[in-house]
Amino acid sequence: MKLYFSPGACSLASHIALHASGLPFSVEKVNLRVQPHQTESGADFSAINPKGYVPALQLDNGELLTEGAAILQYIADQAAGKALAPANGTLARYRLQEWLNYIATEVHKNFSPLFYPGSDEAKQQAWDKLTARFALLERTLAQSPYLLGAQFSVADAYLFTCLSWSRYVQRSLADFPALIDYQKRVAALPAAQAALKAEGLAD
Ligand SMILES: N[C@@H](CCC(=O)N[C@@H](CS)C(=O)NCC(=O)O)C(=O)O
Repeated sequence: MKLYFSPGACSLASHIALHASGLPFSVEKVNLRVQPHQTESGADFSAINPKGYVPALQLDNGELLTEGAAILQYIADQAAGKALAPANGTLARYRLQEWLNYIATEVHKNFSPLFYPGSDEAKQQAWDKLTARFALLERTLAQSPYLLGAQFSVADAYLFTCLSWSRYVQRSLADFPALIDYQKRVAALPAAQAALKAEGLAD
């Protein structure tokens, strides 16, 4: 498998999951700052992934899998012994999908206005929405170490990645102590350490 990623972007979640899976994989960096986006080896990324964004996972059979929530579950299912996702067909698996969808649509995408040019008002609106989402996450993570309870899952890799963006957009999570503790807890995991180091983000 080969992961196309950009340092610190949402692809970091897939990168963490790959390290946690113990499966063999390679990575290729994508420069999102140039148009069209270019891979480290000089390829036009849109020729590899017509969607033009990371993450994208090239499977061993040559197919390309896109969309973080799908990639994360694929990785988890390839490494069933690592318990990165509950078994397919169980209610717990739907809980995982519930979180993945919440993170993708309510957290990840509400960060977007904070990264791109726009009015202060639009940015504040996005942050207000995010903090409402964080309040629910704060209550959840004050009661259990990970989103699904005692066990780390790929949803945690995704949420951890999105929470890390608050630093890049100069916003504080100080009102959410359980989220700060959670960030530290996930950051300390060997898979997160390895992915952060590989992306040049280890503090
Ligand atoms: N729907 C996609 C969104 C992925 C996405 O937003 N990727 C961002 C980085 S976090 C990206 O590559 N942006 C560059 C672009 O859209 O040109 C998913 O859930 O994986």
